[in-house]
Amino acid sequence: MGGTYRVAVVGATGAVGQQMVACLEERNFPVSRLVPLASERSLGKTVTFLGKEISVEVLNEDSFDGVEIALFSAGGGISKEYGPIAARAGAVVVDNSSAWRMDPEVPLVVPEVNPQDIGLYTKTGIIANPNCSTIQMVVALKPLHDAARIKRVVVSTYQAVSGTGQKAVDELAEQVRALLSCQPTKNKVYPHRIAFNCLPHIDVFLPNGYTKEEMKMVNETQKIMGDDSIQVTATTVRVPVFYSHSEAVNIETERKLTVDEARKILAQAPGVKVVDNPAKNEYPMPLDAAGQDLTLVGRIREDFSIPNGLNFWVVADNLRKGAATNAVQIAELLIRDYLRK
Ligand code: 25A
Ligand code: L14
Repeated sequence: MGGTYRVAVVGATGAVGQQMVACLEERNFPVSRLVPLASERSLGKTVTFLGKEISVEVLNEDSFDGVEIALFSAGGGISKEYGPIAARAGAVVVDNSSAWRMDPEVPLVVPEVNPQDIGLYTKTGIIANPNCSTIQMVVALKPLHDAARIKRVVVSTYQAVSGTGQKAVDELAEQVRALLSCQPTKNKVYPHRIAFNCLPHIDVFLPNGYTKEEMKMVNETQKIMGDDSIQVTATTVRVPVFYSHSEAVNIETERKLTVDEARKILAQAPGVKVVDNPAKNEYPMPLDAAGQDLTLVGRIREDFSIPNGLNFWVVADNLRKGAATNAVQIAELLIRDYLRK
């Protein structure tokens, strides 16, 4: 029997934070005490963990006394400020924001891809959880890269509103309700209506014409795969889906991979489920990916426009594998290999 750990969840009342608490419970993470933290807006709220109601505490400098593992998902600003405070108090931080991901002293980890990088956490006390769209893509890319070396990736995403947080989930639901009852719609979270629409705009626009979300997919993929020679170009699009991101991925490999070979490799890859039977109308869909932890891959087919090209379609639950599950998996490796009691 191993020991148990004091775990804090920062942003515990948010879309990702609630999933983090659920994942700790579902995966039987050895928690001795759970400390749910959020802003004053959540004062009076509780989270339910193992059948017990636990009061949410307001995040402050003393929140991390005695905490051994702190899972953060309250936005980049909070992570920048409180991540180092938590680390100084002796906690290992697993951070879901973009604040620390590209810091060369901070490991950026997807357990199926680069578990060996976790050890770097001793430099800062922080481990970064990648962007949701990047996580599900690299889970599928890694085994193909190991087999045939990926030279170039072209990806377009179809991202759910829950990535933006609970308020975006509420906004899509309210707009749909309003439209179906012939009422005017309001948009506060996104610059345009999202109901029955698509926005080629996720996170902020950068001077180079790409969005920050698109550049995260480029830079984070190279860092996680440990290979800056992989060329990546992305178009990220918000679609009126509540949960699970979808991605159309095109890869060019150094060695030729047949469709059959790729399907076999993916079928054996950790964290992947191949759903690819067009004859029966079976392919990955957000409705099927939501609420479970595997990355679904299908529509695997040859790109006939180049000698060594493949197309496929990747779908995963953005709040689970794209955020909470990946963070808890990192914490599991941490206690198994580095914080063993
Ligand atoms: O883009 P970023 O910066 O990287 O942000 C990423 C995600 O962080 C959250 C938000 O997710 C977003 O998708 N976030 C960032 N800035 C925020 C802000 N100013 C923010 N959330 C609220 N206000 P989310 O909406 O799913 O919430 C994530 C969790 O983070 C907690 N949190 C936010 N600021 C915090 C904080 N915790 C500690 N200190 C802070 N300063 C947040 O708790 C949630 O747990 P909360 O108490 O702020 O929100 C609980 C409920 O209140 C609703 N709500 C949100 N914003 C407002 C609001 N109510 C009133 N007024 C608001 N302005 C939420 O719906 C939530 O259910
Ligand atoms: O983690 O969907 O960098 O609006 C920030 C934007 C997560 C998704 C991150 C969105 C992303 C989020």
